[in-house]
Amino acid sequence: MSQTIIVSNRLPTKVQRTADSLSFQPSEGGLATGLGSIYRAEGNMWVGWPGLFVEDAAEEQYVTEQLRADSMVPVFLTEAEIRDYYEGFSNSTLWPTFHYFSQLATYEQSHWDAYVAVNEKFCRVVLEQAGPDDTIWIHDYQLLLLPEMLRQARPDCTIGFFLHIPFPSYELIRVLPWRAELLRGLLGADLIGFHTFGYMRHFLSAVAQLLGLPTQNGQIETPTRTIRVDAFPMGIDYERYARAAASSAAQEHGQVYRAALRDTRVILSIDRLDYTKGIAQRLRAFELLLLRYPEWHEQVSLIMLVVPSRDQVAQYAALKEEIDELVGRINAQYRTIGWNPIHYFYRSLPLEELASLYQLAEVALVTPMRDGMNLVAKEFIACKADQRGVLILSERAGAARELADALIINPTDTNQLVEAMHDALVMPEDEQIQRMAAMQALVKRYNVFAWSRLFMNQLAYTKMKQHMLATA
Ligand code: GDG
Repeated sequence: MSQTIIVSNRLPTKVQRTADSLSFQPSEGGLATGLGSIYRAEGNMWVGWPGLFVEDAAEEQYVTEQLRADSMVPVFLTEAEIRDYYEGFSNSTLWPTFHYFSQLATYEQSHWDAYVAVNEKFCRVVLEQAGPDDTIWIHDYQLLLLPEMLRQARPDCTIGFFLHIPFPSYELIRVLPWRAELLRGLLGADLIGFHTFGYMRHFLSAVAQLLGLPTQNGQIETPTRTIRVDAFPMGIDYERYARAAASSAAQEHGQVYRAALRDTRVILSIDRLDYTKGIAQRLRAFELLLLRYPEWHEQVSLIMLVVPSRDQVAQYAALKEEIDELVGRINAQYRTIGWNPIHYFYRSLPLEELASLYQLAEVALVTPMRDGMNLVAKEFIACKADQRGVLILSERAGAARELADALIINPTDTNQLVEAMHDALVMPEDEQIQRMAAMQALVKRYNVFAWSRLFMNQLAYTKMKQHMLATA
């Protein structure tokens, strides 16, 4: 029987060292939820890094056995590999380039060498598990070379690849010294998926211009195979967020927050710390809102949750400082004894607290400079049981292609952002409900389960077609 293997940089469980033992914490991320029923099915598995540096062979064996029991296979990485492959090439070269922040990208040969070596390491672990007819679904920018490496070793495997971040225009890709190798690495897949048609078009254009391969109708013709490229906008587990918002824990949190905020209106912003998310620009826009519309003083507060992320990379530490400074300055200038303009949290909150914040907020401010999709926008929508609330959404988030009923803005246009915040705060309730209902119907239907089903079906279909053509 053929099996399905999911591969991503991180496993859906995080292994951590505590004082005298190891803890195994399942991830609550959207991908883990969406692919849960696939990798846990009989014979299937998920391959990835468990997030821990093992100390010796005995510990490695113990971690392997524990994860095995829950259908996971670890790829153990060293501290040097994480530094050069993950923080280096993945997060300091590919991440900024693919998000149109080329000026922040570094081009280190040693990082590239580590990236190749770690993709090879992943390849070895997958090959130990994969039979000749298995289906392998690889995720994200840390593993761009893996499809071709696997193809070389297992010519008949069914290989899918999904990119969770944007695929940028050819002009950015061509800057990378290793651009052709990266594209060729991806072409080992049978199906390559992106969040939007825009990313897909950029990819096809890069393949045509850099590799000279013919591309038409979402297909790439190589001398040996036809590769399918398509858009699969990722969704969320809608019911999970709706249920979390309705839970008694979330209701209790909500009451405590509401009592503390009295009747102040709430604008909410939630992100991982990242320069792509437009956090500093958003703060400047909020500052300008207070300057331009003094009637909102003591009437509206920004609740800003920033989740610590990648703090080993220098740019992230600098961004954290910039945010701290901006929040300090704005609060110092405008706050009164009874009113705090910005409530800033630099930490991660449990799901129920997150859901109660989504529910509490009148306005969600999702204004990234670039974002593959952005799931926060969809989670806000799922938590709005009473359909009141306004989403302000950047036109440069993948989610904007679907959520046309949000207030769509250009995140670098501070004036537009200020006016959008003002408009959202004064939007009549019936208009809020109309917009929210339309977005809820969409987010509920195209949830993360529909997303993974669609991808898997398309992958199976692509392979079947290839097979039919080969035997015709
Ligand atoms: C990448 C792409 C694409 C945040 N704070 C807390 C918390 N979160 C959760 C949110 C949401 C997730 O983190 C963030 O997802 P995003 O989609 O917004 O962004 P990235 O992490 O950058 O993800 C992105 C995504 O992959 C999927 O393809 O959409 O474009 O960059 O789910 O809820 N969760 C909890 N506490 C927090 O404090 N529990």
